[in-house]
Amino acid sequence: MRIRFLLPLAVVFFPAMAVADSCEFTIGSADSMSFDTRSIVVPASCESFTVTLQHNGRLPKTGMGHNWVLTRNADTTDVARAGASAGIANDFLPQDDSRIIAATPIIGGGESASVTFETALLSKDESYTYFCSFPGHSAMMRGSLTLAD
Ligand SMILES: [Cu+2]
Repeated sequence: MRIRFLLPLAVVFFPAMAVADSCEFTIGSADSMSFDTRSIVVPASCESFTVTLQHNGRLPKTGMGHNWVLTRNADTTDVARAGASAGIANDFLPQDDSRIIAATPIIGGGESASVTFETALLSKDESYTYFCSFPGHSAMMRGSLTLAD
């Protein structure tokens, strides 16, 4: 009898939880200069999407800082290059650059940072790359982001 009572609850609650969870994602990084996730799918049903970057290492941001930066694929190389010369005071990001869809600040070991962006900024017909703009990191620290139903 208990199972018969539990089943309707599972049907009602599970979809609601899945939708809430899918409009945010936590990505990890460490002193090894890598993200723990290679691709992120943003559900088109989300009005906005939040990415939280965690740095699970120990090194300070001046030596092994990381951020999470989102651009179209076509802009990644140029934004990463411009970011490397922008300096850590600017979080290694070119300032007021419309090619940057979303970005967290640079963080060091033990820290985390989040960024929320409107999914209306994304197109299903476009391919996006997220990367770390700390100098020398973007070749290793990158992944793909897509908008999907
Ligand atoms: Cu990095």
